[in-house]
Amino acid sequence: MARGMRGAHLLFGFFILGLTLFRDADGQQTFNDLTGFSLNPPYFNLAQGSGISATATCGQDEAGTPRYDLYCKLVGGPTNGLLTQNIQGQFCDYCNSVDPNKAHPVTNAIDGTERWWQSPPLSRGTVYNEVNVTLDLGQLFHVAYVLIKFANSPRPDLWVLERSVDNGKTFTPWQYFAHSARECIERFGKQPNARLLNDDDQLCITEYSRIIPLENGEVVISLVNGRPGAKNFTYSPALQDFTKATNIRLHFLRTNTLLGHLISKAQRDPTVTRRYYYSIKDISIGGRCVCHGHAQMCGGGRNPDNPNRLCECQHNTCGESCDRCCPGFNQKPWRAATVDNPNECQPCQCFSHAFDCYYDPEVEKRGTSLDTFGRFDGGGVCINCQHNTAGVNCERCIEGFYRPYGVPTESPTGCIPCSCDERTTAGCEMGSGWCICKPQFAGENCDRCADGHYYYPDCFRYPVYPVTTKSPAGPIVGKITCICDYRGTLGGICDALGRCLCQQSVEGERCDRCRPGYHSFPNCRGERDVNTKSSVLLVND
Ligand SMILES: [Ca+2]
Repeated sequence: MARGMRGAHLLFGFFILGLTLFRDADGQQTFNDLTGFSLNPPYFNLAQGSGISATATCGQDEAGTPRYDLYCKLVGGPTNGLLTQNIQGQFCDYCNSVDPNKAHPVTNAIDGTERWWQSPPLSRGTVYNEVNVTLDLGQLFHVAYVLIKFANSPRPDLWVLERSVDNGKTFTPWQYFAHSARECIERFGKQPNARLLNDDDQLCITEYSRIIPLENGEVVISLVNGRPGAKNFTYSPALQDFTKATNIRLHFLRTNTLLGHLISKAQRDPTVTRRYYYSIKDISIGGRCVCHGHAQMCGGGRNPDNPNRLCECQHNTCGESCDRCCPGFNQKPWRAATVDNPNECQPCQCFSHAFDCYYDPEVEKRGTSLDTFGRFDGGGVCINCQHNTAGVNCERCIEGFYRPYGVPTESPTGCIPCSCDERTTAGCEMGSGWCICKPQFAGENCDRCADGHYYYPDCFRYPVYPVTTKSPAGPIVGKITCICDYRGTLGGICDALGRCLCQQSVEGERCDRCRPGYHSFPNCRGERDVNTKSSVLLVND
């Protein structure tokens, strides 16, 4: 009982420490003030409600089939213990996964009771030196500390605390534990018990691999405390990254032994090796949701049945980790909140014609996106403008529609159809509704061809051919317009060299006069030939 109280006390101490760790340097009075504009949910024990698994467990085989595993404790047998549990002065017992009193499933490690998880004793095989216990947190969290209380065995001799940020696909070391300084260097390439210089330094610790205490030992791992960014978590992306985890793995490599692992002969003596195994009574993980400073609460308070403890996002942010702007709030790019700035997501100005928008840095550079304050600030582009509207802000009418003067931009019925001839016009002017001629037409009523075009109402464009001309300075590549009288030309008007292609009875550089013997251009009738419009193609050279 006293031990349990001590554990609770330690956890409470860490909780307070955790709060302090995430405070900012300018120490104020309430938790929110301490983090400035950056909101952060409180800590809780992430181990509760996590998934947990072990690669091997005492009392069951690899397939999960129940079996008897005899084990003995390293501490001496009790003088008043049951005779069956006392073998040659050792306190012994067996595991069996079907017997509720002898089962030691890994879920015992996070059940909040005195029951414990136990690995197979090495008498079942020395391969059980290497055992993994993995916690699946279900989503990304910032982890401030890990507290492990061991049960009826010493703490492990050699192991690695590992984390995953990709839901268990890959794991990287978080902290190393070895019995000796030499092993830190030789096994892990780490200086033992080194000073923390960087937020993401991986320590190798020797103090937790001592054999004493023989049972009920504890390991406390702080992933924030003592690191350079600890007092300024919001400003330390390296520490923010270093504390992230979706899964935590205890990768045990070697059990602690009384005589030391150098005596290999003893490793094969079952009366010795049945005393070597791992056991965990309780794992606590202090952490909180990763909400990028955009949430004060981690969901689950509202819905305790929800296994996913989602951020209750503020600042117009959305997503599991408040890691993006909500639909319709992409006027500015998403950013994490800082002490100085909440970096709220800004609404787009779509004049009530669209529900969503996206951020385009090019649009921001051009300064063509209007915000809700009427400034060209940000790069929001409205998606799927309704009510016959278009444009970055759904601010104009689509082609063929116009908004009469005095009608507000927000009006859902503001854009009405133009009354213009669709053959010669491209919509009409906003406000006035005046018809706008297509490029090839001109005139108030778009009833003649524009300059550079001919043959109303088709109004073809005079073709343009690339040519190369010689000049004293050298060849110049340029373009010329072939200017021909379309009434006297054929087909493509010009050839590739820019020469006009005249009808049979027409001549001249521009095909603008009748050949000798013909008259009345452009009809060019001959004396005998009354009306010749031959299709014979002649190139006048
Ligand atoms: Ca327990």
